Amino acid sequence: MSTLLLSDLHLPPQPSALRDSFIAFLDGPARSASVVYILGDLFEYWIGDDVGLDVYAAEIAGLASLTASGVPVRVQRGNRDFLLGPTFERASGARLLADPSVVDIDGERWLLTHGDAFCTDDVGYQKWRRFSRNRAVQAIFARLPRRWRERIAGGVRGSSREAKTGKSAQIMDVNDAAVARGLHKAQTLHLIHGHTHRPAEHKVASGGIAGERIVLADWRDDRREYLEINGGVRRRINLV
Ligand SMILES: [Mn+2]
Repeated sequence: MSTLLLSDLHLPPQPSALRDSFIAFLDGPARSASVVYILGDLFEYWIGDDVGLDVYAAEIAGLASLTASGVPVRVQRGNRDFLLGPTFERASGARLLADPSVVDIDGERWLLTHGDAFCTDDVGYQKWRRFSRNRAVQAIFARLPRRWRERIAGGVRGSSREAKTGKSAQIMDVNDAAVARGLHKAQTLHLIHGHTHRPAEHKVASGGIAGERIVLADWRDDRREYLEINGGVRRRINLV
């Protein structure tokens, strides 16, 4: 039995080949998995369960069918879909997974996270992250009409795009010391994350720790990838 991990699909609200691929994944390879982990940014944006369940009805139905067949699905919130909530859980049968979390995969303890919390060099982003994760801020946002929420989310995406053009690649990557701290705190040497859109396998050597860091691939037209771990053997599988 295999463990499947994926992240950063950024499924758009409009019809798209990416969305078709995800449905095909849920109906195909995921069916024989022992568990599926989605490490954030499954959706391009999620402005609340009320709207999300409507916009992404096909994906919710696909997840519900998979989980009803007995395959557990665990979903972490990314920086695009951090408003995923309990109504999403009920409708999809997927369970939200705290970020970060340590899980056992084939007898090894893996730290799973979206990854944005480790990008500590990006001070501006971390400020936004703290603000947007504030419960009071989220409660106010949730009460706004759909139109307003969509407009605000569009504005946030726009200013994020603008900010990124002025930031170096290094600032937007994970900070090695933050990774080392995270591994130390979790008491493990194995980390899987997404978010940076830089799929790779890194050795982690910081603060006296020798570990490994696997970065999952984001989805695009020519690359729709998931990571399979089976008997400790890792394979990246491209659905395209
Ligand atoms: Mn992200």
